[in-house]
Amino acid sequence: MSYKLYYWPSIPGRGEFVRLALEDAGAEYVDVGRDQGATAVAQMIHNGAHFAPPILADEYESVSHVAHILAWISRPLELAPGDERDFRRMHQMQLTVTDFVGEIHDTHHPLGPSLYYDEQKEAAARRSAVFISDRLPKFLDYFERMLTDNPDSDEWAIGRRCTTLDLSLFQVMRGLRHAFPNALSANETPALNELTRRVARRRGIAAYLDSERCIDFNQDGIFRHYPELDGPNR
Ligand SMILES: N[C@@H](CCC(=O)N[C@@H](CS)C(=O)NCC(=O)O)C(=O)O
Repeated sequence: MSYKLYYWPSIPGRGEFVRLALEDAGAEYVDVGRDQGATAVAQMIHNGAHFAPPILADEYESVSHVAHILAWISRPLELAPGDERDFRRMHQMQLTVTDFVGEIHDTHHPLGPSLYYDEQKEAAARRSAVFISDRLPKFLDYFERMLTDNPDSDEWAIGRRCTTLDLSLFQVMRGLRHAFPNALSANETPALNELTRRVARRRGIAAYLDSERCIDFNQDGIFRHYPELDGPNR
């Protein structure tokens, strides 16, 4: 089974959450945006039932929205809990990751994606201050609690094995370390830090991070580093 991933070629962005699952599992996939350029991605949106990328397709169907894609592929990639209730809880937490990612994006684009950052810098500063004081700790505490409260494992968020949710939490922590290094370090997140190290050591992930397929965070993606938006260096 080979997948086709449609995502903007120049940023890790939301596509990275899907890529990490495919890479961890060693799944066969074509990264259409990187292979054929952004026009092929735009065409897929134009032709199909999709509002925005990432979109993942197999020979039968195509699916958009990160959380929806991961719910689709987590079982075939063996990155899902066996228990049905655990599966629903995993998906629920993945949807919270979606909300978190949206709020992280809005720190630099609080007035929307149509305006450049330079056109909304003041609003971004206000939004980021509230993000750092209220929202970041609230999301981090929630995920930290989910990790420490898992009765089935000391290592993973849900059930006994690594799931697509763990890979997504890894990506969020990497992204926050890049975008908000000072604000992040002001929070106590031992379980999330340990999870991040554990995921980075997984064979498929370590090989991917080392490869040319993995591109760095940059100032066009979701996780952007603007020093003026980060908290003070302690
Ligand atoms: N809820 C969607 C959001 C998708 C999304 O916002 N995609 C961005 C790229 S990361 C995009 O190109 N959006 C175009 C638009 O909103 O007009 C998901 O989780 O996948």
